[in-house]
Amino acid sequence: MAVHGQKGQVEQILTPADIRTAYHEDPEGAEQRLFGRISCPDRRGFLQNAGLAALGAALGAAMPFHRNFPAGLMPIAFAQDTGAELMKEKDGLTLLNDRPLNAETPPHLLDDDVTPYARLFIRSNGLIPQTALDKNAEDWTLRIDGVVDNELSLSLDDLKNDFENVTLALVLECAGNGRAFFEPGASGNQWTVGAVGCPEWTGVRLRDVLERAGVKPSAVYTGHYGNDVDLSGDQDKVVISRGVPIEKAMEPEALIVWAMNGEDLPALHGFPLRLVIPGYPGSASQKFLTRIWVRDQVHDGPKMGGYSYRLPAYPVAPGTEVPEEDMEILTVMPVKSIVTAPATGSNVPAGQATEVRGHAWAGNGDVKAMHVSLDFGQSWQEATLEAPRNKFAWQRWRANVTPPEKGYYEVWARATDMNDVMQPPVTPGWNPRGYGNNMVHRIALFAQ
Ligand SMILES: Nc1nc2c(c(=O)[nH]1)N[C@H]1C(S)=C(S)[C@@H](COP(=O)(O)O)O[C@H]1N2
Ligand SMILES: [Mo]
Repeated sequence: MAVHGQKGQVEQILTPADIRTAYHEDPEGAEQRLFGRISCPDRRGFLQNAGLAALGAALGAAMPFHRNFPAGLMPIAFAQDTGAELMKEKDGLTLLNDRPLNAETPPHLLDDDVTPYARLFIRSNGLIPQTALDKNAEDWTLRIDGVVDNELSLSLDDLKNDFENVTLALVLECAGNGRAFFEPGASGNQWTVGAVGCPEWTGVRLRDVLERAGVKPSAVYTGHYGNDVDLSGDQDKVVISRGVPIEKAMEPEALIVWAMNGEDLPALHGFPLRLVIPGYPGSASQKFLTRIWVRDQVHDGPKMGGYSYRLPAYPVAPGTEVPEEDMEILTVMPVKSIVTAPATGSNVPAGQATEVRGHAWAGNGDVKAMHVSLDFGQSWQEATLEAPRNKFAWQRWRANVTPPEKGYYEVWARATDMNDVMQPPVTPGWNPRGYGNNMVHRIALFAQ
């Protein structure tokens, strides 16, 4: 856009991104354009009509106190875009942090078999990239390089046209889901139970793309890159770059996707392209995907090392300082379930059956059994458990519980994976960053 517009001239409606760029490249020109004045403290307050109109259009509102607005300041509404605007497209999510943008879903809003966009948690480590905010995928390319026979550079059309398209419902769960319950606490977003969802994703198998590139026998790991921007604004800093063992990347459910629930990927969830690698920490599912680097060693991108997404190699007492070299990469996510109905705190009839239901999933494949308890774990009754729509989709479970008399009850829900490993009733293996908490989900019921 032209930033040297004539004083007061309104050429077009400016987006916040235009304004940020304009202030960055030519603050005086930008200010003159917006306010009809130059950055000079003694000449403040002269907002001319056309300048006011341009500013109002860009802000989406008039600025009644414009005369007091100091010269040389950029309206904070135009400061680095975190994507927070897009929260209005979400339904009932709990905001944990607005910079970077992180929000989780209350469990009673996760009842759908396929999680709608409005109810999918958001986990950002950096800023939502401008290409995503603008929904601009024109020149998007995905590069496949590293230990491959042929480096590839694929456009979205190449991906869509040259490989078999697949649609799968796949669980995406943040490794830190449940962190809030660790004691002592761990730093990071205090996710409770709602950093999980199971949308339907459309794309191509990562395996098919890697095979087209020809993975060399020396390949052991992938390394994933996206174009999101660090919170500092430093364009060259990689926000997060994780990877998975090559065997995991080759699983048929590991996808490169451009659509969620039949629509282009939303900006918040990785437009125009992302990975979905189910069964592994959500962090493996790189958003805004630009590059997959096939490595002949374990990937060492930002957030692969140190304490990030790592667990102590041996059980430790809560609060233990674990040496860095004793930390191991968290790979397969543990078996887990949630109660999605009724909502916690609901009133239910005493002496009558009430249906409780939810979903169960496990990082190593199908969930084998689901149980609920109404007496604080003393006895457990088996719930019905549906088969997943496809591997790594969550599984619907239902049970009828009958509170014998009026009073306070809790439903505890416990899934068992294919190796007979169950969710624990209390927080499992404490770890410094609070990953992998798969303790049973409890809801309160008041029988009347
Ligand atoms: N480029 C990029 N990819 C990313 C992230 C990120 O910050 N940047 N966050 C990761 C983490 S930690 C999680 S849990 C999932 C969250 O995906 P969602 O925001 O679509 O729910 O995306 C992963 N992919
Ligand atoms: Mo995450």
